[in-house]
Amino acid sequence: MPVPTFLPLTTYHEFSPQEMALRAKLFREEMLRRRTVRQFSSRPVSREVIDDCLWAARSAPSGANRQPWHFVVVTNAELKRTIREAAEEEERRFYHERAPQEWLDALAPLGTDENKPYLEAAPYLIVIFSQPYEATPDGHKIKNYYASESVGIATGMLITAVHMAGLVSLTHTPSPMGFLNRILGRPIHEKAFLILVVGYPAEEAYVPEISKKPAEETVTFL
Ligand code: IYR
Repeated sequence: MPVPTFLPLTTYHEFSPQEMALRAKLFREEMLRRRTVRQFSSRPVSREVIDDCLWAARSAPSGANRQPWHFVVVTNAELKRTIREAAEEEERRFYHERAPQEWLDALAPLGTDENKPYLEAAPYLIVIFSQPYEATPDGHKIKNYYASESVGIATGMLITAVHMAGLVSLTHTPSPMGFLNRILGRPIHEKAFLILVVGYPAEEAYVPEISKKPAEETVTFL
């Protein structure tokens, strides 16, 4: 069993109470400006920015520090078209056959349908895979812990990093997503978690008029 080694915590930085309050307030305002966007510009975005956002995502905490994720960054136009076609095929079935009326009713305020032009228009599709298991070099399977929680946290940090960089994103979850393993050549023990569509918003971008639940409903202090 490996023996733990420890280092002093040198990266922590304490702020004065006033500065802490201000930083929390500013960050709150910043995050309240974030909107999920469905109309993307094809304007290019530097690869360096995406790399830095991925650094932020990869810094996420994870179960037993296993980092059970893999990010496939798709920029190739042909691959994007292939992903769009496969996603739209699944979505057609979802919207017209599989989705129960109750689910369609829940989605109605978002105005979504089976057409996903953003999968071709946006400069980046970041396809996030979770690894409930990992393959060792000698071909054994080892279990990861809290894979979905870990990947969810990393994805949240990626969405935040993209927003803080001044770009927009869309969390897209065509269902089922098995086609992504095939198209992107990922092993079967990886599970597509979601596609994060990233870029500049289209000039005519619009967003649904929706709001967040009040704190009284979603937060309890005891
Ligand atoms: N995957 C479909 C449907 C969809 C489902 C949920 I839950 C959403 O919040 C939004 C859409 C689609 O992308 O259209």
